[in-house]
Amino acid sequence: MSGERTTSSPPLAGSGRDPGGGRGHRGTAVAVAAALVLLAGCGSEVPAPAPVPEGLGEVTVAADGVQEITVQTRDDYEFYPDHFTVAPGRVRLTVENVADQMTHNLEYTDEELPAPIDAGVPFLAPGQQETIEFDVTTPGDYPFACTFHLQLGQVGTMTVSG
Ligand SMILES: [Cu+2]
Repeated sequence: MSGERTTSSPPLAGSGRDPGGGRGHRGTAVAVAAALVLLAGCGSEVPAPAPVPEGLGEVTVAADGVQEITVQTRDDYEFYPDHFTVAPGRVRLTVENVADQMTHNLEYTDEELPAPIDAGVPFLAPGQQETIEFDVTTPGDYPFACTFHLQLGQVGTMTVSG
């Protein structure tokens, strides 16, 4: 810490009351510094994200010829991975919620799909997993989301290759 003034008003109050014309670059710098301090303070309490296990998110073909993929959810608002690619055909998707606290789901975002997908995982408590199967034929990007945490950006995309 060099002599930064961290006692100035918080960034929100500062930017809200900016007097007309007075574009304070100095004020911005202080606000950014304060934000960095806040972020650093936060970061020390959040555990580092667990590494993605080898093979997670890889699409493989099972003995019965069906493409298989596992996606994990955790105690955050991400899918691991949040993007995967399958070929046209049958897909066996496992969603594994390895979270300690949070519930998640995985639903395809109907109105944006190149073609309907009549499958989804409606609810996963911590520690639960569920496997669904469906067929895809139309190439394109198929967005999916956790509808509980859509507002927090828990979204992903399945691409069906051409
Ligand atoms: Cu979620």
